[in-house]
Amino acid sequence: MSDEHAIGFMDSGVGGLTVVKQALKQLPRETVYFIGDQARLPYGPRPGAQVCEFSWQMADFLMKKHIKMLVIACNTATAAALPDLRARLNIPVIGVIKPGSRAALKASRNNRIGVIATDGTIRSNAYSDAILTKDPTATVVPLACPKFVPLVESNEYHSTVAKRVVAESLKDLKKQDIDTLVLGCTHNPLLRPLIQNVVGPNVTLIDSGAETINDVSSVLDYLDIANTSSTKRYPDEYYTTGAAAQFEAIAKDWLGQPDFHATHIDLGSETND
Ligand code: I24
Ligand code: DGL
Repeated sequence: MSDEHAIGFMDSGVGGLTVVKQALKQLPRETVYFIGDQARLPYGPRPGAQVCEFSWQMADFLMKKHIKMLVIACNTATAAALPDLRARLNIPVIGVIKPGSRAALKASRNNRIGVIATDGTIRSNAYSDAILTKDPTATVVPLACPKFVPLVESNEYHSTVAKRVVAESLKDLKKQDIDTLVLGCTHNPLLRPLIQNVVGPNVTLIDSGAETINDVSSVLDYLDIANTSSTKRYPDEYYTTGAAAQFEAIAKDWLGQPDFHATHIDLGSETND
């Protein structure tokens, strides 16, 4: 069997494109429908109940487009909404937290695993729960890094300012003897070289987004719903609740697609069902 319908990806903004980039690389035959809630970013500082509400609006939007699978490409939204979405949607729903946790357990030798993420993700304990449920003997060292998202979004992620902020933010991690660090936020991969530099070469960095696409691939095969035809029946579609032109500029650069197109939509307004 072959299912040519799209895989839906949702995120609080543009950062979810770090996950989409992996999907385009590992699953080039699959159609991607992406929605980023740029107008209401960041999700990191928001209460979990509100992130859950926003996540439902994005999921409902994608469900109307007949996606075959939903990927929550945002750590904060996964922490707040995955159980609820999975319980109530009749398609497979995949988040970024369990794949990252599993990869961290696999990579670690001393079972001491750090997690860096937004306030909301850390507050939820979703990573600690996922890791310790699998291996109760592990030690998890969670650390909120609220400065990392604004750092990337202000285009400062190459600068000496970034170097200092990353070093300062990760200072307390260095005493913890972790040998594995989960990049538990969509924006962390942009800071990867700086993070690696601060924690040193003996700490393995785990990219939750990249690990997630392994799971997506497995589920497609397990359920026999991968697109096996040699062409995409449906072209990729990208939507943002923010400014389409700015989304396009970042996506063109990040995905290396000069013809990239995005469409503005409104979510959560009464007039726009
Ligand atoms: N990265 C992100 N968001 C931005 C940005 C960025 N500006 C520069 N870079 N802006 O997210 C968000 C705020 N804008 C959005 C559009 O509406 C107005 C407000 C991370 C994206 C990760 C794929 C840095 C940058 C870039 C190109 C590629 C990657 C990247 F300019 F991180
Ligand atoms: N996408 C979010 C995450 O992965 C980071 C940006 C935000 O706070 O909205 O947690």
